[in-house]
This record gives sequence, C-alpha cells and structure tokens, in this order.
Amino acid sequence: MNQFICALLCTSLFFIANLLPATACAATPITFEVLAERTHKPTLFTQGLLVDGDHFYESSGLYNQSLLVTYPIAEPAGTWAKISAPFTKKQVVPSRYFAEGLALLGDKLYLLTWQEQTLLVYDKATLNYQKSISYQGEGWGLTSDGKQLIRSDGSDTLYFHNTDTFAVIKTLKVSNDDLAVSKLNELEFAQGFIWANIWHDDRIVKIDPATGEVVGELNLSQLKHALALKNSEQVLNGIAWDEKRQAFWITGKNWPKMFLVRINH
Ligand SMILES: [Ca+2]
Repeated sequence: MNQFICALLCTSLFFIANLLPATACAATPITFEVLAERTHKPTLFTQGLLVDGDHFYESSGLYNQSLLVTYPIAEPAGTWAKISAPFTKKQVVPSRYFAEGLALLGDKLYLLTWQEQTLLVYDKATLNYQKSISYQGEGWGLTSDGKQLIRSDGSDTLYFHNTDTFAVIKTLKVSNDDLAVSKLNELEFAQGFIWANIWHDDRIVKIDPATGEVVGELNLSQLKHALALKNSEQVLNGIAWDEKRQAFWITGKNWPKMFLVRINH
C-alpha cells in the first residue's frame, strides 16, 4: 500500500473507527540485510531469545515440554554436529508451567509463564532456579531496559515491572497513527527502543519507549517463506540484540534456522 492510499484509508478509519476493529496502517518500513544464518534446533518452541557475550539464552514453551537453554553463537563444524550439538546448559521447567518470555538483568534470568501468573528467576551462570514471584495477567514477551523488566501480554499494552518485586510501575499503550497495535509478543530492548514481534505476523515493530508510538517496522516475511514451514504455529518469534555484531538474531517457533539481521538507519 502506498503512503497516499494509506493516509486516505487512515483518515477514513478515523471517522468510522467505532465500526471497525483497530488495525494500524503500516509504519515506516525499516530496510535490512541478512549478514549470516545458522541452524536453530527445530525442537525449540521459541518464546524468548537473548544474547549475552558469546551465547544465546532461549526459553521454549508448551506444557510438559518447557525449557530454558543456553548454547554458543558459534556453531560446531558439520551439519550433523550442528543439529546434534548439546546445549551448553539446559534447565527443565516444571511441567505445570508454560514458559514464555525471557529477560536478563545483572546475573539473573527472568522467565515468564503464560497463564500461571508466576515469574521464575534463575541464576544466569548455572541456570539454577532461585525463586518465583506472583503477578497478575498473562505472560507473553519479556525484556529489560537495564533498570526495569518490560512485559507484553498479547494486547497493545506493555507493563514495566520493578525487578525485585515484579510490581507494575507503569503501563504503556502501543499505537500507530492513534490505532492500537496489539498481539505484541517477544520483546527486545536495543538501541533505546523496544522491538516487538507481533504474534502470527511476519513483522517486528520498533516502539518509542516514552510514547508507545510505533516508529518503524521490519517485514521479515521473506525469511519465513524461504523456510517453507509446514505448521501454522511456526511463527516468527525471536529477537536478540547482538552487541558485538551490532545486529539482531531472528528466529521463530520450531524454525530450523536463525538469521543475523542488520537494520539500516
Ligand atoms: Ca528477546
């Protein structure tokens, strides 16, 4: 859709907004280049993904199957070795929990659960369980801006939490041209912005953390389509900022690959 038509449509939607579901027009496209790709274990139902140093940390969902794992960014040689390579560390999440978003702050990993209203806290170095904290609502995505934890719950609202008590400090509505942007899922805080996967969509939106306004979006449909995935739940859902490479690692639920994506400014 070109910008003129989009502007016309948005103007029309403004007058009949009460008659239609809120659907924002496309934000300013962000162009990107794929710098590299590597294998991703297709057994991982990716919910949270982050990079620390030379390792990935990833949470994998579903009841009775949830995991917290870490593995090196550098792959072992050979296709067989890549697929079968063991995790550096693996922690099985109790079967009653459906693991969701994952964030790192200091020496702790914070893991959301979907509907169990329980935040699980682990030691980063060992992946040993430390404690749990109750909260209200659903857990989808989680990230940290270095001071607070930021949670999504599948709506258009982001929740900023105290890191010690997980109490909600503030909420932020995410919108584009005054229309709500919902189904926010996996999150990543990088370069002063919040980046969010939209569930069952091939887009990642760039959110101004002060206003909630979507200031740009990445359309990654070409990456997903190249994988020729069979299952409709194999959605884009993994964003990890790699400080060393100044680029994002991108993957999805049960995807066989991860992509290193550098965005253009
Ligand atoms: Ca992330």
